Amino acid sequence: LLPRERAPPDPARPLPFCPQRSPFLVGPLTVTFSRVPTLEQIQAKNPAVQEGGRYQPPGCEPRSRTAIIIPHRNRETHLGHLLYYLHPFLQRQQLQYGIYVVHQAGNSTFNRAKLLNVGVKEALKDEEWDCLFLHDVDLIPENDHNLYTCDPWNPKHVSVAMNKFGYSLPYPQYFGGVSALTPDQYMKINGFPNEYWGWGGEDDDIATRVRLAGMKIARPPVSIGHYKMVKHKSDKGNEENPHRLFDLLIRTQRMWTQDGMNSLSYVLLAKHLHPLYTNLTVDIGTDP
Ligand code: UD2
Ligand code: MN
Repeated sequence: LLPRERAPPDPARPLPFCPQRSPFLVGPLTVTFSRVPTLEQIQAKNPAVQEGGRYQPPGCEPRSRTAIIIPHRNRETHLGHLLYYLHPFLQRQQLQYGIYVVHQAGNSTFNRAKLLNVGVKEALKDEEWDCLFLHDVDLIPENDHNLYTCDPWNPKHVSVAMNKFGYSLPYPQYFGGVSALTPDQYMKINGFPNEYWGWGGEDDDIATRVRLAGMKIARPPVSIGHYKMVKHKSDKGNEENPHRLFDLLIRTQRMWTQDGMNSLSYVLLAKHLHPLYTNLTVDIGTDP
């Protein structure tokens, strides 16, 4: 058997579970953005990652199969930074994982939450994921004790301490950045809203969905949920959503059961298994 090659599954002798605490964790990490790594460099550093950005720990049964879903348009350098740090981070956690980049086609207004719904729908066609990580492209985790696994009971808001907000939570119901839900929890809140075009509001809508569906927000300790955001200006095509405060967020209670996974429509234009991630290019329509 070559190193890194997995033995064929033998039902008589299943692999032991990976340990509760991975021996490869190192804790706090130094994250810098001075150089943008090329995809070739990242590939060379991660030889065990398989086509489509998939990985399984050698020799043990992972405690979670986690899909990372990233909404994306025109942020290639941020994606380079994220992949550079995230691949080794997830491997040290001994997870089975896959990375999905959901790319919004065209120039119409950006829609983060709808792209995440698409990512979930498509990812679940590939694999029975235990945990869905909904992940901004520009947020890099700074401590590998921040496990990319789900809370079995409640949706988890993960990016609780970001440099952008002085490493503390900006407000108690804040749900932006990185969050993690089991597929069950995701369906229980009817997914994310499809109707938030442009910047802002969708994260607060999601926090309200969690409450209306009878769940609470779980969080890692502030000392562990540290993230560094790549500095950026606001994007063309993702202008502040003027409807968010007085039209949309006041209607969440009425709309959440009608707008979400059960009303999602889109056209998948391309699915490509890149060596470091699965790229989904999708037409999600335009701002009405
Ligand atoms: C905050 C939240 C974010 C979301 C947003 C409001 C943080 C750290 N994050 O992000 O989760 O709630 O406010 O919508 O507070 N993107 C692209 N291309 C674009 C525009 C956006 O790829 O042209 C993606 C990308 O993954 C980005 C994410 O959408 O990280 C959020 O957009 P942002 O980074 O411009 O907004 P920001 O930092 O205020
Ligand atoms: Mn950002």
